[in-house]
Formats: sequence, structure tokens, C-alpha cells
Amino acid sequence: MNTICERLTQRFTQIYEGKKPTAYITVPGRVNLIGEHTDYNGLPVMPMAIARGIRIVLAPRGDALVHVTNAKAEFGTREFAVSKNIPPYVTGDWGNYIKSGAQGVIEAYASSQNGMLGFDALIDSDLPMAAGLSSSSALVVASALALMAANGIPLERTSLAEQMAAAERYVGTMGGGMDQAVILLAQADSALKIDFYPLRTQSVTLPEGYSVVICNSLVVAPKTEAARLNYNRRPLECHLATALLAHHMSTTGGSAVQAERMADLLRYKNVRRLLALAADYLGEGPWTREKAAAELNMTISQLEQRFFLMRDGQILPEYPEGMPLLQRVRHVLTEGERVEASLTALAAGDAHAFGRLMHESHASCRDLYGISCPELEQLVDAARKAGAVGARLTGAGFGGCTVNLVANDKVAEFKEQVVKVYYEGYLHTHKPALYQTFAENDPESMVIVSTPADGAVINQLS
Ligand code: NG1
Repeated sequence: MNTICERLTQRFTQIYEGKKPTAYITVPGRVNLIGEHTDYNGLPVMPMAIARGIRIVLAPRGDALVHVTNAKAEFGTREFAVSKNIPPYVTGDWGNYIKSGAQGVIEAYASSQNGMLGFDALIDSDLPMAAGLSSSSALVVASALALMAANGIPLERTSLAEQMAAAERYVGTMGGGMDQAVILLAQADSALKIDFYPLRTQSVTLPEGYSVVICNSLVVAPKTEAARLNYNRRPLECHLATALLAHHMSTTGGSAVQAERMADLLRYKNVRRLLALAADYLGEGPWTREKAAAELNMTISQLEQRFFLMRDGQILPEYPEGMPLLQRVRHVLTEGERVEASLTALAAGDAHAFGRLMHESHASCRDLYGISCPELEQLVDAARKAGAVGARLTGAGFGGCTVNLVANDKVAEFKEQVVKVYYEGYLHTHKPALYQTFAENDPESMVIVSTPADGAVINQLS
């Protein structure tokens, strides 16, 4: 038993009055190296699991209750009953991630649902929250694994990853399956290239002599609040752009084009031809709902029901600046190509070629997908000046972390420079509240050197 497990076991026994945990589960966070906002479009991603994550000790209960104590006192405890339809807490409550994992397991294993036992658990995490390192999916997967362990349900990692990607939509985000897949399928020492529909993974060796360094911008982007709308806006716009392109290709090409996701359009045309067609048909300017509805022969209300309806029944608000559909398509299709090119560069051990692709990805995320922010720009800029071979925002964007590729012999200097330029320079002068967070925390938790870690591990304790 390692020290974290021992410490959690001891506290568990105190909290649950002498009861002993039966399982200890570790679930990593992840950092995405390249392939941003491609997963829900059916295009590949390249993330790796990191050594930080969620740890949970648990024991089954004799009834259907799930009782989870968070080791960080400010989060408190959550308790609910396992049932066919678990009602959510208010939007933004961390307990919804626990419910989401549990609901996913119940849906997937419905036949054994009768008599499914709940569990008592103590949970701890050393992942920064809402920082693009997948703290939310780690919690969803941890909850699912705990419920499965409590009920002796055998683990099949690939299908669980697919089930959990769907399950996480319980919290109202419309993400793809990258996070759950890497969290469950990663193996130490390699990153993963992941393809979707169906889920497939391939291990990727990172270039020798280089480190992956994660820097936290300290801008918090919790997907459960305003940023949830910002995030959902992208998959919804992509879905609409795909439908428009499919409609146009069907009407001009003479035969029906079926495309659920943007990647499906590539069955009919290669990336270059599709980009040319998109430029021609979608045009540079923004789209309104009115124009899209007319094009698809729908009323605005039909269009909204089909493309802008979110899980909570809300229609995504219309943005005054309209929808930059061509820009979204350009980002997604070229980002998919960059993942493939990264695979080639990394197979050849070419860190610089990979670094250039990271830079291109960052520019595309910023200029075409609109997911950067001033702090991420400053941090990426500081990283490049501090010697990173590649530097880009990672994860959903709007804040969170950057990921950097740095030569091993430059890591110490890189850290020092980034602390000086971004945290003590830019934040200190321009963002005093964020600087305060930096000053109150260990600088080691802001700039994290990461090697690819294992996926989730379940240890039976008795
Ligand atoms: P993070 O960075 O964990 O918010 C989100 C989505 C991913 C993917 C990335 C962007 C969830 C759970 N995760 O990740 O599927 O779309 O954004 O590449 O929605």
C-alpha cells in the first residue's frame, strides 16, 4: 500500500466509523498534446495521461446510497441513491460528476441494475480544477469505477470509455470522447493517438531528450457555468456546418450525402477539396440562424430544436456576431491533419517538426476557433521565448493550461523564465487577482513537468 492509499484508508476508517475500504482507485488527469476540438467531430486527438489525478478509496454499502466525502473540506460530502434516473444537483455542483459516472454505469449495466449497491467513499485530487487537465472526466470515471467495484462488475476499458463519454453529457457539456478514453486506456511512457467512431488507440513515443511541461494560466474556465455555453457553441456550430455542407453536396452532387459528424464528409471528398468547397459555399462571413434555416428549408424553430437544443432543454443563445462556420470547419479539418502529421513527425523522432505543428495548432485554436484568451497568449509567448520547441493551449480553452515541449537540458531555465515573465511579470502587473493565486501556491504546481502516466488503476484492498 503506498502512502496516499494508507492516508486515505486511515481517514476513511475514521469517517465511516471503523469500516475498512475494499478498493483503492487511481484515475489520472490528462494533457492533450495536439488535436483540439476534433474528437466530437470524429477526428483524431493525441493526449497523454499525467501523474496527477484523483484517488478514491471505497467500500460497498448494504443499500443503494452513494456517499462521497471529499478530502478537501470545502467541497463537503454528497449523498444520493443509485436509481434509473438520478436527478442532478444544481448546475455547477461537483457532485454532478459523481452522479454522471454512476448514471452511466446504471445505463450500461441495466440488466444487473436491480439491487445495485451504493458505496461509501473518500476522494482526493491533486489536479487543478477547470484547468483543461480533465479533472471533470477523471471524477466521472472514478465514480463509475467505484460503483463497478462495489458491485463486482468486470471492467472492459474500451467500452467503458465510450459509455463514459456519453455519460458525461449528463452535466450538460457536449464533449467528445478524448478524456475518458485516455484516462482509461493510457499506458505509462507513451502518449496515445485516439480515433473515434469506433474508438481506437495507438501508442505514440515522445521524442527522446524532450519533456512535456504543463503551465497553468490560472484563468479558471469551469465548463459548468458561462464557459459551458462557450464550449457547447463549438460542437453545435460544427454540427450545423456539417449539415449545411452535406445538404449542399447532396443537392449539387446528385446523390445523398450522409454526415453525422464533420469527419463523415471526408468519405466523399478529401480535406483539400472539402476546404475549397466550404470556402466557396459557406463563405468568409458569419452565418445567422435565419440564413441557415432558409438554406436547410426549415423554420428557425425547427433549426433550433435540431441544432441548438442542449441537454437541459435550453436553446443555445444566438450570438450577435453570428456563426463563423467556415472558420470552424477550417480549424477542425486542418487540426485533424495536424494530428496525422504529428504522428509521422514523432515516429521519425522529429521534435522540431512536432513543435511547429503545435504552434500551428495554437494559431488555429486562437484565430479560427476563438478559444484562446489574453493570458494564454502571454503564456504561450513566454514559453516560446523561454526556449519551448512547441507551445500551445491545451484542452477546451478559454483559460486553463498550456502544453509545451522543452529540451530536457532547458527545462530548469524554461521554468525560471516562465515564472519570471508570466507569473511575476504579466500577472503581477496586469492581473493582480491571478497573481495572488500564484503567490499563495507552490510554483511547482503551476509549471508541471509530466511524463506519460498509466490510465486508471483499481487495487483491491481485501
Ligand atoms: P477539457 O479540456 O477537459 O474541458 C474538453 C472535452 C474534450 C475535447 C476538448 C477540446 C469534455 C469532457 N471534454 O476537454 O472532449 O473536446 O474539450 O479538445 O467535454
